Amino acid sequence: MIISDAYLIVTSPGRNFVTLKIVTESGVYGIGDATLNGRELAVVAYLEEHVLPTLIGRDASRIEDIWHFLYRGAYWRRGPVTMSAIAAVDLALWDIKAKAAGMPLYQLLGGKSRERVMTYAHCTGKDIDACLNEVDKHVKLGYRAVRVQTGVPGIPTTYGVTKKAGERYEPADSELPSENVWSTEKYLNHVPKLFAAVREQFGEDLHILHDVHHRLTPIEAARLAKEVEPYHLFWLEDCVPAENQESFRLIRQHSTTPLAVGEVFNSIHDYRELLEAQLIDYVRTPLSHGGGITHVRRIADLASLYHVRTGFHGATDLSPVCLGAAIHFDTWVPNFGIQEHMPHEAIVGTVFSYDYEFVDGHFIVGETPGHGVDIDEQLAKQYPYKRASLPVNRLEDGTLWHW
Ligand code: KDG
Ligand code: MG
Repeated sequence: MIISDAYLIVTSPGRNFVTLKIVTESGVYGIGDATLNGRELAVVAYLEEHVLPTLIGRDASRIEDIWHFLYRGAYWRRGPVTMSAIAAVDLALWDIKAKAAGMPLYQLLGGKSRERVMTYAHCTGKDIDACLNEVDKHVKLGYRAVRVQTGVPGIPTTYGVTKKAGERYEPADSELPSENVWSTEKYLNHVPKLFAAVREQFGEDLHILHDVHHRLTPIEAARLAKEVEPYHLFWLEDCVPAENQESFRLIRQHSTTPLAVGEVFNSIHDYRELLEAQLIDYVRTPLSHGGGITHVRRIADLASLYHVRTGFHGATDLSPVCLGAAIHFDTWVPNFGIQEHMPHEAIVGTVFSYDYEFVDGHFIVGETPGHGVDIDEQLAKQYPYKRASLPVNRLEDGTLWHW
């Protein structure tokens, strides 16, 4: 299984995706996701200039050795660009190994721990009523878990909220960063009403999730987590920026609301203090940003010591390759919690093919050898890369804030 070729496919069917294809002399190939939203070409350059030439001639079956060659061997460790690049290689190599074994990936990981993978849907609205309509639609589609976000009265636009039902909320079509306005005071006064309304209309069984996008200070997050306890959230996500892991102690001291963290983490070291001090409940690093299966399974194992479960990031900037591999991982990992599911636009499903199914709010893993996702390279060429930026957030006085 000697690697004979490795190249990138950069395509933009509605939004940018970077896909790595590794080919072996025997003809078996693997596919990995190298997409880093808004910084796509940094990973392309990292891979093309520094990684792919070193793969040619290596034995594709030596996944662990190649991982350490890329991680330790680079000297410069961690960081989103490095770990996304390593992840792409790792996912492609696991795909090759599973194909060569004639097994779906979950079998190589250790087999099924469950029959299906619970997902959560995004329900957003400009106000509470619009959001409740979206929840209603998603409950009727079979979802057991919904992430609810609304506009905030007095703030013109908020990231994470669509203006109209069915619209994309992320400005993947905005070449330069757009600007939103943020007011923590207005948000904190508004958001508990949203959870109250969802509980009142849909009862206790529906799982409610909410993403704060790092916008609060620790004491503000503690106030929110404490105040929303009666609504029994499944999780409160990214309530503070997590660079200062100690800040979670303050939130924890005040509340039993479960906390999810990690979509911007890329290493087990980012989690160590949070896990050891039992300050969080869900880890969110997706396979494609956290060094692939080889590294993220170590994060999941460490998390399991502290009863912490997985809840992988699965917004539309994670390509079907990442999602497909995640569904295998979710099917296997003993401490699975939930999988984010934000469906890609239909056009994405013409460029990528996949064998997982979506039934009643759950994913069912496919049985094709490998991770089950492939890319139509010819069609991909019809959608050239377009620069797209994530937005920024400013306080009402103009201060640049977290989004
Ligand atoms: O690339 C950034 C988005 O994927 C992110 O902002 C979406 O926070 C997000 C989520 O929880 O899906
Ligand atoms: Mg998030």
